[in-house]
Amino acid sequence: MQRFIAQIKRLPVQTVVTGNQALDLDSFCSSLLTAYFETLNGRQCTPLIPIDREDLRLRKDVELILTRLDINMDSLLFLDEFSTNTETPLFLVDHNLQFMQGKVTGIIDHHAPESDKTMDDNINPMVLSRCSSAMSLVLKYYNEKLDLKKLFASDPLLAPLAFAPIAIDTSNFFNMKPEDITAYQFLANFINQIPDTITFQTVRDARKDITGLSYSDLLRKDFKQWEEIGISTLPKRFHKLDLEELSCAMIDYKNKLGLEVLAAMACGKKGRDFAYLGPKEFDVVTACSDMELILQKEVNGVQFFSQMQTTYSRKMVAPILRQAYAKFKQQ
Ligand SMILES: [Mn+2]
Repeated sequence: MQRFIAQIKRLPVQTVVTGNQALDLDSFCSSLLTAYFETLNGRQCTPLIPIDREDLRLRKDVELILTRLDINMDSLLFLDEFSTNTETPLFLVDHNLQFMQGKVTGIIDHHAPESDKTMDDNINPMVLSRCSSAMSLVLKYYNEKLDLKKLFASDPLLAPLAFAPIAIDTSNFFNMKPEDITAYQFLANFINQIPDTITFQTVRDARKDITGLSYSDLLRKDFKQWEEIGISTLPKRFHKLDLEELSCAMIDYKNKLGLEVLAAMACGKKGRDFAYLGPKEFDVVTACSDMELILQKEVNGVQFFSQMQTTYSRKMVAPILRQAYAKFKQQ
């Protein structure tokens, strides 16, 4: 794996493997391992980190993994260093809606299908299954293609890269679907390869560490866009943030990206928050009634809600908001 990473920038780019734009740990690690396994499987792949190099500092959990595993950041290829074109074969991991130029040739993802287009063409593999971590699906798929046991036993980098996102996405192996359980059982064989410095706690703390980040950094840190709609997931509940500053940052960010709607979400043990900035005529409370929104405050035109449907993360909220907004625009 170290050798594979060292060669990323030296080899010609053929198939590009990319995680989602939010670049959480799942996207980062899953795309890296998929590119490596797929290359071993006979299709030469280049992992492309879908954010600007400068923005890696916003993801302290990813930084932590890189540092603790001695992975040289300079070897990685970032979005501002490479452009795909319409012919570039793309392998989407941890998302299924293409957001950069190219032809989709493979998908391994655990989100709901994000477009009808995802379903056609000769996409191989086409792995779409709802479990907690895309990494669980990566392990499941390549376990059938390669001798993963042997690979993991001989390469100390693989187990921690697979372990960290699954630990985070399952809240420390608590919230597991069948694929996550299988992955967990597989990784249990290699538990002694995972450094003490990479645990659920250390990774979660790094992920929540926002020291030195501005409000606009927070909006950019975990952001996903579907055409005219963007949703940021914030690492802190709204009552712990300065809503005056947050609303100004949201207005700037929405204008900068030319969005029609910018939403922000946050969650904690005791509940969920949702913020909406967009056309006033769009009544988000009624249109997205499943989310059970209760208005708490309006600051500079940004509406801040409590989201009473606390089981709905961005994975669930995004399709609801997109559909409701599409319906609103048709009127
Ligand atoms: Mn994921």
